[in-house]
Amino acid sequence: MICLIQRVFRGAGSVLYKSIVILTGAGVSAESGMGTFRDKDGIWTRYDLEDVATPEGFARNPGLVHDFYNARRQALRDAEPNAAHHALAKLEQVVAGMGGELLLVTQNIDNLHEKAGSQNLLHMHGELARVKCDACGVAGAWTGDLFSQTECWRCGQAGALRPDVVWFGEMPYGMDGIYERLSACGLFVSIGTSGEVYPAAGFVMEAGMAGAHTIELNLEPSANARGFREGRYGPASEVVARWVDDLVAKLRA
Ligand code: BV8
Repeated sequence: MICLIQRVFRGAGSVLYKSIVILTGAGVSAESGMGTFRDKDGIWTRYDLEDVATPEGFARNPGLVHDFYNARRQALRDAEPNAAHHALAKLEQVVAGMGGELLLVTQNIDNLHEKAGSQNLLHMHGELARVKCDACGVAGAWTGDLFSQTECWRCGQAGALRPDVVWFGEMPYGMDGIYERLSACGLFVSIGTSGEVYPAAGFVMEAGMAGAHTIELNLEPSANARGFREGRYGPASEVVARWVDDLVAKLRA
């Protein structure tokens, strides 16, 4: 979603946004080949999320979880950002050029927003290309495969390294900052998410209560589509690019 903080200030012909927050889900990376979770051929039709995206699943069968994330980390190497990622990076530039600030919060663990040039970025569900050690707490970049016997580079313990992603039942990253920004929202836009996973799916309500105008950009109406005042539907590479062009034209009017 995009939160345009407060109202729009009309200066001499220019428009200044105090600040914008964007949230994206797996749908924004679908056309880059990263796969979504709950579509008809989605990731959760091939894996049980209890087995591969919970701490309990990792404790039960770490090898299965490592295979699951190793395959996705390998797929990431060949994935390229699509027009939606590039449009959102462009919007960040335009808003910054007007003295505004844009924070991009993503549920995705891929690095396609970074590859497209987005800079002010928060991975609330963690990152595929990072691992952390359950023994000593160190975390860092990791682009290769990970195995149960891989030793931690700091404490040397084998079997303690895990993907630095937020599993079900774990606290997402950056929540305080996100709620703070939502509470001052002017405009809220949700992009490429089914609205099935909380707390992200509850953000539209937070923003609406703050008086924000709310828009959904998605392939089809999501589970919480009724919570939005406006919706534009179709592939993100078209719908997001067109919506950003319309918004930038308004900003520059
Ligand atoms: C937590 C790991 C405590 C990394 C993931 C109420 C309040 C709080 C929590 C809960 C609650 N009710 C239930 C819960 C618990 C749980 C939850 O939500 N369960 C669900 C199943 C009911 N939530 C948690 O456990 C979270 N932690 O709650 O901590 C807390 C409490 C309060 C406040 C703070 C903390 C942790 C959730 C994170 C779990 N980890 N992933 C990984 O392996 O990736 S979730 C997983 O789902 C991914 O992160 C993914 O990003 C996320 C959301 O899915 P989507 O991105 O929406 O993807 P999906 O496939 O579902 O939808 C794709 C959409 O794109 C579709 O709408 C489709 O139409 C559209 N689309 C497809 N193609 C295109 C397109 N759109 C445009 N263009 C296209 N081409």
